[in-house]
Amino acid sequence: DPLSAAPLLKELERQEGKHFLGGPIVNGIMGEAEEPVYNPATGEKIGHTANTDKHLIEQAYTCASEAQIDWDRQGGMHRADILDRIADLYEEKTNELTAIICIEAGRTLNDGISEVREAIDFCRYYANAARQHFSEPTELPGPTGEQNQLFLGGRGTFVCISPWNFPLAIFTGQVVAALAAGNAVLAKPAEQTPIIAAHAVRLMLDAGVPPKVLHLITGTGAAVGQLLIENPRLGGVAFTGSTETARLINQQLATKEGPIVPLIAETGGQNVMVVDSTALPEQVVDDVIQSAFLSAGQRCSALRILCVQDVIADNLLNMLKGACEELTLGNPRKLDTDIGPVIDEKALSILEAHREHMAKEAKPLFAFDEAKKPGKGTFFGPQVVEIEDFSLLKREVFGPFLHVVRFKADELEDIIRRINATGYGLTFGLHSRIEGRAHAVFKRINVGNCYVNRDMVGAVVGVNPFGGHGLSGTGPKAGGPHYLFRFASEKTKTVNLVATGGNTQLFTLGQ
Ligand code: UN1
Repeated sequence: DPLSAAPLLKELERQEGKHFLGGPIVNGIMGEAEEPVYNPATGEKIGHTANTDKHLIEQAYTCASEAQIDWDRQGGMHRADILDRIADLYEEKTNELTAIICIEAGRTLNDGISEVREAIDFCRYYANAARQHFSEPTELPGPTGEQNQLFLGGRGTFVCISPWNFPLAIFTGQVVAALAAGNAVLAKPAEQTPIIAAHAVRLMLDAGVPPKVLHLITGTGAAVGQLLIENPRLGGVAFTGSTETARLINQQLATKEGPIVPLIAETGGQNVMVVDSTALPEQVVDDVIQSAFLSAGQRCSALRILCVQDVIADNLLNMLKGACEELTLGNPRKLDTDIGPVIDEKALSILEAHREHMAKEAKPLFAFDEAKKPGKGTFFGPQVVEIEDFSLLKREVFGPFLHVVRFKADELEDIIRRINATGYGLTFGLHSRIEGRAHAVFKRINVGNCYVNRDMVGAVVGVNPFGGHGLSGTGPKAGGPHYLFRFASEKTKTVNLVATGGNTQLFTLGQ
């Protein structure tokens, strides 16, 4: 609604005039920034960031490992209150954060607002989890005369490596989870989106996270990432990004000095939606558009392969084509834009190469009219092609590119088998009004998030905890009840009470 969007548009104008600095921030101090950061919708330079050097990363590790001990001791209640304050500050700054997400990451205003909301949800959800599990020990059973308790605490210094496609929500989710569990954090945002990360870190420090506990490490992925991961003081890694990078991190973890540490990875997908002949076509079209093209298809949850039962395919694909023709590609700052730019030149050239490849191998169903493409910026118009078989797709295609496969009624089993055989297991959608089919398919499909008769993006914290299996990641699911435990160390205390005459006080005081 343009009227209620007025304050946001005003804020956007204010932010557009600024020159931003994107970090590093070590021990609360902003470092020198000389690498340019661009707006993907216009190609304009909007600020600077830096490649954090080895010396500064060492300094961050030193501060973090010292300060983590107190942070952990202060307990889950204290940390939860700080997380709630972060949420309050994000809420107050929703317009500013949305504007920066739009300018730096090319996300539409709608995407930006939802993303700020999701970041707030992560803070509140993990705050509650910290109160529940990280304040009082869990009493465990045991023989008479013995007290057994389980304590949860931090593991040390966590490195959080986050992507550019949810530059605030995923960045915040990882960082606050690691903090809530009692860890210090070295946070490394994607090289394309350091500015929103710097804003987030400043708000976290304002909310009361000690500056020695949280550091922002910026720079180009591989080099800076390697310095972070090879450090012997590393306590664990949370990573969201490509499957290839997750493998690389695993390799580095295997040979590094120091303790053996966990990797929590959320990676790519080859996500499929299956539509049978009983589905409601209007709803399917709406859900396909949302799932494949929202956020310019730059979500790991996004729909890549649509499997349609042959008897309804012509009709459904016609309707889908009509809906695609209505899509507006343009500057994400405009309220009527559906699809913004892809993140950078590299992403654009990968998509263009894929389009060329598909021109040879597939049947075109819809191709965006190139004449309607904005002149500047890294824009890629939505595409729909029909392919014979999904073996044609070797890897995840990260953008507004939908592949359609037709299947016959008796091939459903085989489709499910082939989806499982991709090795990915992130999101899956089923459109069917046959009761019982959803349950049968759900039992066989090996994915983290299965959606029935709806779109398959936009997982809500605490409602659809997000994350998958196999090539799609390690779990546990972000925004789910088990996530924080993976960031924690566990310690049990067993006391023979007979030796102290049953005086547990003596022991609980010294915790
Ligand atoms: C990602 O794109 O990296 O459900 C994950 C969704 C989002 C996906 C985030 N939670 O669409």
